[in-house]
Amino acid sequence: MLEKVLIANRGEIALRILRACRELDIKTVAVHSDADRDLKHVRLADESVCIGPASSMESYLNVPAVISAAEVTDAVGIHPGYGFLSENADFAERVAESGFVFIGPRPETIRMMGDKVAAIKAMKDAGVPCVPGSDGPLGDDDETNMRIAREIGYPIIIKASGGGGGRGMRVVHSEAALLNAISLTRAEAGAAFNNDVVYMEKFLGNPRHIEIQVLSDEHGNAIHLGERDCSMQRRHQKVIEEAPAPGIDEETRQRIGERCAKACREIGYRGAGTFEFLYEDGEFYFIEMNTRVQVEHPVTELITGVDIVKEQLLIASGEPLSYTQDDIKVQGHAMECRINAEDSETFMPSPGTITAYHAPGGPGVRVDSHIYNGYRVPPYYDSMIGKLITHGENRQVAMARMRGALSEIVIEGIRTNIPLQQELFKDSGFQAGGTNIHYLEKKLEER
Ligand code: MV4
Repeated sequence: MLEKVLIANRGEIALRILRACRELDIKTVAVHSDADRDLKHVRLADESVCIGPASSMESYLNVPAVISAAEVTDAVGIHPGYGFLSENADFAERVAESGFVFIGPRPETIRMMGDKVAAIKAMKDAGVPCVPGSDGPLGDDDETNMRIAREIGYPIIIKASGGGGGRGMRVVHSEAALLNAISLTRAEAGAAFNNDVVYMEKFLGNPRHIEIQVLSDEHGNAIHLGERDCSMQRRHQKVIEEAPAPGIDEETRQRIGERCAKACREIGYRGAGTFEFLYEDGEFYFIEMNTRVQVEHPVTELITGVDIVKEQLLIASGEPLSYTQDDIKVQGHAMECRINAEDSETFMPSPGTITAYHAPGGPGVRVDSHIYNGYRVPPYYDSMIGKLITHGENRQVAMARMRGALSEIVIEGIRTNIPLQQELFKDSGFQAGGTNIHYLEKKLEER
């Protein structure tokens, strides 16, 4: 087992990783910026190292600073969490070259999944259903590109291979607009990602965003932990996630999940991962793979009983998975509300000191947060300050528990999106289940 792990992150996920390490008797090293000396996990870690000023460019994204901290503390492994360096293949490579264990996939896997054209090709070859599209990069022959678009059928979407997560995309509704859209997307991609490769897909108008969680070890074992529905989002920021996805039956879950697990075995995937799909008219279409632990991993943990972060640490230690596919049973339903330090109406960030904090509790309520009374939310980082997660025997119970938790929680001194979450849990469309990726933005336009 890894003896000591450096946590290369901050906030709630750093605390989540620390707790998993504690259960496995792994010593912990917290690294933090000047602005993050008072983070809860810094106090709880066995050791802590300041790695730079508040700016994430000079601290959490500073590769030499993170590696030096691992050297001076004799850490064995480095857990990157999500965001920051978590999907940076060069970082994963530097970690390994410096003699540490990167808690995540091999650098080549991260690099392949960061290249969306390569990721889609690998998944298509492994039998994962993908969006009808150009099956590779677009060349610069106008006639060929027009023919590809005509064959797919309008509307189509042009995407940057180096993009992802909503960056570098353009929808095209007619042939008249095609060539200009390709040029523009290519130019923007070259400037933003230093990679002007673009590809084409059929544009799906009203899909849901459903993703499959996988775990894969170095002994050729790979399992899936079912799906999450992350359709409730605004500007590519998820607001509520749930598992299982409303309306997905057990047979469908096993069919798509097994495709993902098989793909993991075929590419020799290592660690936790997420296959992102668009889901429309009963069909799944792969769009991207995430090679990190995700913000919304707790909903999967609550319905399966699997500790995903512990499994990441075990896999990185060279251990086999603790479960076979037959061990995994979806039990009940879980919901997650992201709690952000932001105004519920304007979405403006609201950093500052938390002057009062009361956490909710009771059966089926989990709080993943690093906040405490007197904690000062710094203005430099993402505004998410925690997650409220509920579990129940069915969706109704999980939702009722979330309504209770949202009414119990008190956070004073800063503005939060809790009023928005309360409003969403009263929304009849959301209560019915199965809303698509445009639902929240449309609702916000109407209010
Ligand atoms: C799409 C799409 C429709 N058709 N691809 C946006 C984020 C990136 N991961 C992929 N995205 C989309 N790709 C095709 N072929 C619509 C989106 C999309 C979206 C996807 C998931 C969650 C929220 C979204 C919001 C707007 C657009």
